[in-house]
Amino acid sequence: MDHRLTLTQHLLREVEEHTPGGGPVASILAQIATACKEIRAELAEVGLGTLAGMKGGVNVQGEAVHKLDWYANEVFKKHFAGSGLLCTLISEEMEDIFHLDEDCPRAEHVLCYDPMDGSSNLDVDGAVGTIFGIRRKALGAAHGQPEEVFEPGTEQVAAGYVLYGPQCMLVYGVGGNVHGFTLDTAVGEFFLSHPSIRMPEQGKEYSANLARLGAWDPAFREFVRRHSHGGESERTYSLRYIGALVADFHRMLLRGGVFLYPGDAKNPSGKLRLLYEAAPLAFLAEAAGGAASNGRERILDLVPDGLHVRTPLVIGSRYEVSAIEKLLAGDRRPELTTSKGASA
Ligand code: AHM
Ligand code: MG
Repeated sequence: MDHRLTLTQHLLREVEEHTPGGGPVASILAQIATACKEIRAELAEVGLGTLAGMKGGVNVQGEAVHKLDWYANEVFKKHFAGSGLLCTLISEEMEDIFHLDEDCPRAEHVLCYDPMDGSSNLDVDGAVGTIFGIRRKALGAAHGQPEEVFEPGTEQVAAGYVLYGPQCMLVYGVGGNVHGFTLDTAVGEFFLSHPSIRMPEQGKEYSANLARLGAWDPAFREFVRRHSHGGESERTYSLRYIGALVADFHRMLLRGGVFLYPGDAKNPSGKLRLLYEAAPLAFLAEAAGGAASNGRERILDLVPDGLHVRTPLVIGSRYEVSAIEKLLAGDRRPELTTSKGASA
């Protein structure tokens, strides 16, 4: 019988090798996997149970809270409080930091996470996900204060996501490598299925909520116009938009292309949050050979000044991210076409 590598076996080898003193990080990742397996089990039965529908009320973002948003966040709290693995949790579903006082003397890491990304898909049995980024507490930050994470995303030591789709996949990145695992539900284990993922340098698909296009910066509109059928570029793209960042990003990671969520006049920073959406996925994109930008700056260089700050996001293959950055910088020249027919 073929030997299948479990996530736990992989973590022990990979994290130790690439992260000095990586033992706690491997344990945190393993604990995230356990929490996500619990969330997945609930998702699989949601229509039959009591967690379907809305919880009532809004979260710190002013967004309606599904029962599963709340539940998934509680699962994370339950798995980490008292574990001695983390000092602080920062979640889309919690206005303030959740400081684990009793764990802090031993733990030096902070977990930033979106427990149930794309939760509007819950009502229609669509894909949803969990996003996470792990950082060390900022040196010198006051104990238990948000300043613990007011550092650029380059300070993340690991990041990843779980995609609850037809299959449940966990993807994590550490030390410049990204690996994907698929849950064998019969065994209850994640097994390595996508080792050393590399994002293609160019893709054939883009992903964006085009209903907002009219309010975007004209440079973003220009990218779409040029690359639509009938536009002047030889490279035409297909549009794919699931409305769950994890699922849309996962496609970009495997097939290349670009996901865009620009700002507009009303919301100049767009919708997506830096600490627990953009920065973890930017960490993965770069580790896999892709790129992530707010259109002008690298996402991983942005320093948050609040727990729930938002950022425009352009993430995917290097070619497309760079093409959009050039348009935003005012370079509207037609593309150059290489001898292979691809644009340079
Ligand atoms: P959420 O974390 O509250 O679910 O919000 C984030 C989601 C992303 O998953 C997705 O990319 C985006 O919101 C979709 O927004 P829109 O409905 O404006 O297209
Ligand atoms: Mg989200």
